[in-house]
Order: sequence, then structure tokens, then C-alpha cells
Amino acid sequence: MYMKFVFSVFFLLFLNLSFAATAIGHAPIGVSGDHYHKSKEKMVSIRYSTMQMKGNSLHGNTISDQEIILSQANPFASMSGAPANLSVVPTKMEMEMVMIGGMYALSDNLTYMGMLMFMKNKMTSNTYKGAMDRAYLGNFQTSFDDLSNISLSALYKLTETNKNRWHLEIGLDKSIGENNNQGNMLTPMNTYMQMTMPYAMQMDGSTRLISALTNSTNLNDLVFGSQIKKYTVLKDKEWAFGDKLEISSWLQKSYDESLSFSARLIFTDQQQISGSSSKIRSPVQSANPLNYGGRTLELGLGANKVFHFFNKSHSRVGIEILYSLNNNKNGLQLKNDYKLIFGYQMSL
Ligand SMILES: [Cu+2]
Repeated sequence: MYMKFVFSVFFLLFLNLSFAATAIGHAPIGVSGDHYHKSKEKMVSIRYSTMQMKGNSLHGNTISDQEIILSQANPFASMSGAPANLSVVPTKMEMEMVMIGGMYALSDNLTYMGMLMFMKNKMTSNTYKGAMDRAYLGNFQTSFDDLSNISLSALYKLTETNKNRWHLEIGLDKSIGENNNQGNMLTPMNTYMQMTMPYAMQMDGSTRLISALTNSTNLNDLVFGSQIKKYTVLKDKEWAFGDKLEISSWLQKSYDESLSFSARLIFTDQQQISGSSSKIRSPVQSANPLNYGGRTLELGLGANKVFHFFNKSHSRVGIEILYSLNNNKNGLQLKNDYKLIFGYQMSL
């Protein structure tokens, strides 16, 4: 429902585009908080991203469904009727996100940035018999669609010369979606049952501190940029997704004034889930808080294009595709496959 509304707004804006100005001024579209503004400037943006996860890994090594159901114990086996081993195996997860953002510069040194995020997750899983021959029973899909996060940040300029700039970001992010989404699951008893979905299909309701340091260096028609960003849990409800550190470095090259290309490396290190929910107890890896977080490395290839708009304001369109280079996730998890980010920014 949210998604449809957001797309309508997006395409209305998109229809108004016409040409000209410089593309290299902003980082690849997947980097948020990459720039600040001059006093009184405003900007609105919308970003859409879709991420695919496919196949499983145990401590970073690929593992098959059969190996999972034969070797991985169900942590909830002591519950009556629960199978001794994991019996539901996620095979694919598709995450879609829409972020609507606004920026406003109070002065040349201080820019405020606000963001609203919508999320849609779809998970496909296989179910196997809980005991005896462990026969394959079928697959099923669960999903949720929700307003997920709201954040507010201050971007503070540290230094700026013709060649180089540095800025800080300090902000708060609040997770506002539901933490007891239910799904209809095919159980190892070959029945359908309404159950609280695993953590991956919930919002944790936590408040996080966002802190980041960003640098950008110009070398003629090249830009070298880097950003280190940390999300730290300040306050949680029952449980929270772990603290996350992201380090990103990119190289951009101008094709002409209005078009640039980029390559980016993104390293992410996330902690396991802290706490747990007593309602999440299905015989699936994603119901175990230990099977979250870890280290991943991705390569992003992207392009930015600038358009002119009513002479005084301008628009940018950015696209970035992230390929997974390395998955070293904690415990048993789905592997990252690829991510696509598409964004539109308009200066007012
Ligand atoms: Cu901006």
C-alpha cells in the first residue's frame, strides 16, 4: 500500500525532467549523507533499493538444505512436538526499500537531513518432515510491508578546499514498524499454521545513534571518496538487530559535466541480535538470534546524471548495482546476492 503511493510520487517527479550541470558533485547513490549544502539550500530525494539473498552459508561456507536438516539442531527442540533438527529452510529473500529524504542547510557549516523509510520483505522457504525420512513437504512464502524507520541527522562541515572536503554526521534513527508480524507457515507436521515470523521479518523498535565521517577529494575529473558510518543501538525493546559498521570507498570519473561513473567497495560488519523474543520459536535458522550479523564485502558500479529543471533548480538520477564479493556471516544465514539502488534528488 505504502509502496504504491511512494511510486506514484516518484514518477510524477520523474516526468518533469530536462537536461544540463555537474554529476560528480554527489557520491554514488547508495551512499547516504555523502554531501552537505550551502546556506538555505533545500533538497528532496527518493531512493528505491531491492536486495536479493539466495542460498545458505554456515560460518561463511555454502551449505545445502539436506546438510542443514541433518546436521543443524533446532534450539527450540525441548518444546512439545518440536523437531530435533531445523526443518524449515529459507531459500530466498527479497527486500525492497523506499527512502524519502529531505535536506535543509541552516548555514554553510550545518545541514539537517531527515529520512523516512518503507520496507517490504518477502521470504521463500522449504519445509521438510520433522522426523523419520525428513521428506520434502513443499515451499511457502511469507511477507510484510511497513513503514519501518525515521531518522534525523545533522551534517557538520569540518573543512572544505577546492580539492578536499570533510564532514561529520550525527543523528538518530528510530525503528517504528511492527515487531510481531505473523505469517502463514507450512510446518514440519505438514499443516499450515499462523506463527510469529522470524526476526528478519520484524522491525526491532530500537533507537540508534548514527555517526559518520565522510571525505571527498577531487583530482581533476576524478573524485576519490570514503565514508565510515556506525549505527549504535541506544535503546531497544525486547531485542535489537546488532550495531553496524559500514566502510565505503569510491572512485568516480566524469564522462562529461552531467554524467559520471563510479566504482565502490563496501565493507559491512554487523553484530548478532541482542536479546530475544519468546514468540519467535519456529524450527528455522532465522528464529535464532545468533544467526544474524557478520561481515560482508560488496562491489558497487554506478552512474549519476544531472538534469536541469525550471532553470534555477536541478535534478539528479543515480543508479548503483552492488555485487556480493564476500559473505562471512555469523552462523547459518542466507547469502547476499545483489542489490540495486535507484535514486532521484532534486534541489529546490
Ligand atoms: Cu542534498
